[in-house]
Amino acid sequence: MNASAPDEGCAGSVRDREIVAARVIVTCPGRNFVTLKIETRSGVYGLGDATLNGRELAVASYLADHVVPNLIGRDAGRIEDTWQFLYRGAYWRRGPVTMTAIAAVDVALWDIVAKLAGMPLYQLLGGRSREGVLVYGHANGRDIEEASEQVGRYIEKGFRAVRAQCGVPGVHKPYGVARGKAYEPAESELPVETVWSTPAYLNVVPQLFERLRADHGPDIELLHDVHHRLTPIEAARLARDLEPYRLFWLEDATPAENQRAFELIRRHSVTPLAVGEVFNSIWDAKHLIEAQLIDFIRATIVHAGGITHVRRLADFAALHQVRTGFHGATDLSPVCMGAALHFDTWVPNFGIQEYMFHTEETDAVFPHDYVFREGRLHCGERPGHGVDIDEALARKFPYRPKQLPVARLADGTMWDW
Ligand code: KDG
Ligand code: MG
Repeated sequence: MNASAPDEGCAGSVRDREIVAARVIVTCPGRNFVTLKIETRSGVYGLGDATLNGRELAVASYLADHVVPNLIGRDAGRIEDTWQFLYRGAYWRRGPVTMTAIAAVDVALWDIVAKLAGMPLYQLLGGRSREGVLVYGHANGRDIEEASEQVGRYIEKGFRAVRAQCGVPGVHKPYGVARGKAYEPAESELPVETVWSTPAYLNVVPQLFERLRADHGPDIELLHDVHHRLTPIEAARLARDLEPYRLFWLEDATPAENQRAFELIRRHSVTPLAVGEVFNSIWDAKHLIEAQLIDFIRATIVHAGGITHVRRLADFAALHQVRTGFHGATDLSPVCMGAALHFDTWVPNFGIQEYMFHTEETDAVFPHDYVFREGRLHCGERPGHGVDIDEALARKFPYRPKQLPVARLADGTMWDW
């Protein structure tokens, strides 16, 4: 299908929308980001995030070598057909690299069409469903005391929801605890080896939340990320032990490849469960949602095939009263955040959005119009998703290889990170 097809009822003419160029931009303003820029004959361009933490160049190559040649000459207005072409037409389906690459194309096309229509992207999705997007920030500390102080600081900044993580006695580099200014797990060229102890962790986490409720009262929403470290029965025990502290959610309590595992957690606890930041397809979540084993789905736009696919996932989740809670760590670029906020502004079954601040350098490379106010993020009204890239500045921050850590038990056994 190309731009010589008959004109269609979409923003701009088919000629305006013809894709004339597409480029992959890799930059490291503090951490690596991969961005796809698609340009149309009209001069209007769109941006899509293609960042897959620790595996950035795999997606860059998938796009540059295998996807971009297929885009030239296509009508940018055919968003669905392009999605189907890249997924259904490609034979090799799913997987994080493929779905991140497809997401980058998809988001860039939504951006182009919204810009040509002169509308903020949320309007194309069906319009505004809420005034602002509830977000949660990340508080962490080397111990319970420090974590509680951090939660207090987030509340002072206006946050209404805070994720809390703390050090675990005897555990070297526990997940989620910062050593510098902010928590950035991909810190070295080869993976850092961390050591994990489930008994020590299961002991400390209920104490952390007991303290947080005592210090900060009943109104603040509290969240916690287990980061796949527990077996199903351990996860059930933690979810039950945390019930008195009324968490907004307990995240990734056990690895989700075995979706039946969540039945065990459900049998023992009413703590709400969130899963799916590593999911890349509706199929990863199908049983979890259908069987009502989770409360929030975290699969997000950049890793799950873009707006076109995540919209399908969100609609399916809505049928089962499962709400969205998109992944939004700093390894998802401002381009993903912009697109996610437009989606969050529209999606009827919105739950919450994760929000970690990017560095000043990242914000400078990716100028954007979303703003944080009183515990919520607000997308802008500019046409498109509202995030741009300063390519000259991006070039000043060349790619630096970084990988995520790995975890082992004290006896050396490889564990889930
Ligand atoms: O790339 C990995 C990070 O995004 C991940 O470790 C962060 O679990 C995470 C979260 O909930 O933000
Ligand atoms: Mg997580």
